[in-house]
Amino acid sequence: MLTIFGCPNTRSARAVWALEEAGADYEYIKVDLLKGEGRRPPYIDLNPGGKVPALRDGDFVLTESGAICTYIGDRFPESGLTPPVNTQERARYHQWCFFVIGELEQPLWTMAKHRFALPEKRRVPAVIDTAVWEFGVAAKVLDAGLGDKEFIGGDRFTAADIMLAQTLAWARAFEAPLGHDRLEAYADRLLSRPAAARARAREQA
Ligand SMILES: N[C@@H](CCC(=O)N[C@@H](CS)C(=O)NCC(=O)O)C(=O)O
Repeated sequence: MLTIFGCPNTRSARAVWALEEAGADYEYIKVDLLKGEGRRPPYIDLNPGGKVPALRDGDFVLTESGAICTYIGDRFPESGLTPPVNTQERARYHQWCFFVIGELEQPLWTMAKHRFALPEKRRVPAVIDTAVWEFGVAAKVLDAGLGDKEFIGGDRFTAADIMLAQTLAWARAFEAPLGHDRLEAYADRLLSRPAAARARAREQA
């Protein structure tokens, strides 16, 4: 049995969505970040980084949402969530997963840090405007990469779409404009998938 450690309205949404798409049997354990549960035992013993998500599969513990989604796709190959290894499709899949972590979500994280996540004396509200602009730059790259395709990899849904769409949902929650009709439609299309709705319900339960 797989166990996912998560908290509503965080990056664990990506992992839970992937599990739902894969039809996996899994246990969800809430780590209440607002109560500081991420930074103390037992969770800190499992994940020294203190962050969610973390996935446990037997004795194996994995962190990093992109790695977790990829692991789930590989563990449930019939889900089609990850392209076969050693293919250009797989390389392209990785490109967009890394783009999420390295480019698309960074300005959003900057906004979060300087609005509420950092201790008050560390916040520099003046950077938020620049972060909104930076998000727009990354969103433009994504829009060009998506083009008129249904999914980022073409006509096949993968976990890279989960990573991207959850980040676009995050942008919407922060009122950072996606800036492109195609991206709006892409986000709507993906976030309305039944597995995405089940994942939201599971985390909120
Ligand atoms: N790169 C990591 C980031 C994980 C992360 O920052 N998670 C946040 C919630 S979205 C967290 O757990 N923060 C708690 C903390 O920093 O104490 C991933 O993609 O999994």
